[in-house]
Amino acid sequence: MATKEEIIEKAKEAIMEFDDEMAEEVAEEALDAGVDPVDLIQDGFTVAMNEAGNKFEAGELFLPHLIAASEAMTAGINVLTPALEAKGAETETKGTVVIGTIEGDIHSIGKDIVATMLKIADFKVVDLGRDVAISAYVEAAKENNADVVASSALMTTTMVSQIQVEEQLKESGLRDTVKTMVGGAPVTQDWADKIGADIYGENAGDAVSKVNELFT
Ligand code: B12
Repeated sequence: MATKEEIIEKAKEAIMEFDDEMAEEVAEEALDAGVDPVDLIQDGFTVAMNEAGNKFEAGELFLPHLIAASEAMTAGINVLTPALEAKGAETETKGTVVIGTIEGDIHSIGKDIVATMLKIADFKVVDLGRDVAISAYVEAAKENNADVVASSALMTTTMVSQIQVEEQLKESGLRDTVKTMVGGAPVTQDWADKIGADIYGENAGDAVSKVNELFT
């Protein structure tokens, strides 16, 4: 049986070669070999996806490559998701998180990982998807009596809309009863402080531990 290191390497290769089948295969191998799916996602798929992003920026890869790489990553994650969700099943929920990728932004992979990890950690997650209108966060927070409203932004041009989430929650009178959380590659703790968001999550693990802190 392949070692964990070999499996992680294969996961990177699957993304860099845009190979959906290889991504599914390596996800199955990881499950069989008892490799933590979270490690496979973070140390394998995500590392390669960031590498693809760097090559895109350097002009070595083009948009169709990024699409193909993200499809391979999604294929792999789809195999892992049932195993991940089984970990968090059948327990009481600790609280409700409304999450979505901000208006104008269609990057969803990182947001999906955060949503899955929150579910595993026993939170009820209301996933609004991507390119989410600011008013939709507010509506969903109201309807679901949310504890946390979380927005993902992957572009410097869309992260500015996270300010609107703060403002519209204030206008609707909800800001005092919900916590806000922001994340995504260009988002930083400084940005969170600047716009008045309560929590900055660097990655899915960080997001879960910080949300957990609110409920203990
Ligand atoms: C994959 C990808 C795509 C895919 C997205 C597929 C999908 N379904 O998501 C496709 C090909 C569609 C795409 C399209 C575009 N992309 Co793109 N894309 C990427 C890429 C390579 C990787 C993103 C990714 O999935 N990473 C893997 C995940 C796991 O990491 P992550 O998203 O960062 O998420 C982690 C953390 O950030 C955090 N997190 C994420 N969300 C949240 C939310 C909360 C609440 C918290 C707490 C934490 C958190 O936790 C996650 C897990 O650990 C990035 C490069 C990069 N370095 O980010 C460019 C990148 C984001 N894209 C970029 C661009 C420019 C575009 C396009 C405009 C290209 C074009 N010319 O059309 C379009 C955008 C269209 C739009 N309106 O949104 C630029 C953005 C530059 C900028 N302005 O800031 C980047 C940085 C590439 C680059 N270096 O130039 N893209």
